[in-house]
Amino acid sequence: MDRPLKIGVVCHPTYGGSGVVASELALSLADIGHCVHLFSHEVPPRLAASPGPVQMHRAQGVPYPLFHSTPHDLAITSEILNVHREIGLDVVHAHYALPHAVSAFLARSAASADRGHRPPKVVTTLHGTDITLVGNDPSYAPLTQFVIRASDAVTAVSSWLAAETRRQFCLDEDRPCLVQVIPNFVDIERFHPDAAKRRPKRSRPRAVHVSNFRPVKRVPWLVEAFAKCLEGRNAELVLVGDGPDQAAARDVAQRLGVADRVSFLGERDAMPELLAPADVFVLTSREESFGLAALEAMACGTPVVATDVGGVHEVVEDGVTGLLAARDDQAGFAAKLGALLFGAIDAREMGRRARAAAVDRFRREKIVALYETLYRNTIAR
Ligand code: GMT
Repeated sequence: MDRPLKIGVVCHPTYGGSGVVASELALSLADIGHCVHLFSHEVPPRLAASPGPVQMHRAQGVPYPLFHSTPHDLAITSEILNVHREIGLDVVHAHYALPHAVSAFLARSAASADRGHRPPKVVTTLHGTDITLVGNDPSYAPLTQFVIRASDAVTAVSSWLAAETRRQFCLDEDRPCLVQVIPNFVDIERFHPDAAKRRPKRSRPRAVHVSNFRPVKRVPWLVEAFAKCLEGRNAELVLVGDGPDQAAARDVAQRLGVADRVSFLGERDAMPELLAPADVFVLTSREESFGLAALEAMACGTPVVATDVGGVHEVVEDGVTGLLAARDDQAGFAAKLGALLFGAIDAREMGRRARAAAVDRFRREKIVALYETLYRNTIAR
């Protein structure tokens, strides 16, 4: 048997997808016997909700009047270094290029000057907006490009994102940099159609959406599409999560007279219990590298209606496990949503196929093994 690895995972502590993937990966790696340390400035919600044996390092740094805001990323770098000096980390796996790949890179550089353990390898996983909205902004782009190149291994959560990374950062031109695709994954036992069992019977079909309500998710646009799909029929839209566009989405619901059919649940941890009873999961992003919440819904047997952007089609197969509409085709999106909500298309059958696809292509064990192999190959180099 291969020796257990000492793995550091660095992530944002939010409800956003990268923090979920990092936490679930850390827990899965610890479950199979690796020694896993997770670094963030708060405990990520998915980690907090689990009893798994991951060692959490909440590195916040000290506020100081000279700092505009407390530089958590520097505190995280120092903490990685402390742990490395104590136990000798094999790998530091940074989720989201900025600032985490920079923290991992700095920790590796500092460790190179030590006499003790061999410096840890840096593995960076790109999630989406770290390349498309944040990382490519001129204020960060040179550093994003540098840390991608300086990482010992780089992964992207979809083929679309890998291609976009190579294109935006010219990785093929002057120096080849391999971006390996390792898709996101789902725990198919926890995210299961049976999570719906104890729900009371409902009188109207339900669509559910989960996100951080950032403008890229277009939640107000979703409420408009939902109102359009009704055409005098009754259904409900359940919105889970919170963020900048919540107030705008409420305003749209009021303005279009559907406020009594749209509920705002705020941030929740009980995802399988919310996803499984829904008839349809909806995602209206302007840009989306993967769509983790859509995959979690599929695992619960809930089909997806989504905009065909970024890597979404790598997760949702149009006409098979869900329906895809062109990015700005709100009428088309509404028609597809209506077809699934009101029975023109058999949502239960599509949901069964969605579950089968999640089990076959995205189950946790299968994808975690890809990360494990990547770590071992990188360490051996
Ligand atoms: O923007 C978000 O939805 C959050 C963001 C994150 O990093 O927390 O999500 C990105 O990473 C997720 C996990 O890999 C992907 O499933 C999302 O598609 C991706 N979001 C976008 O590309 C907009």
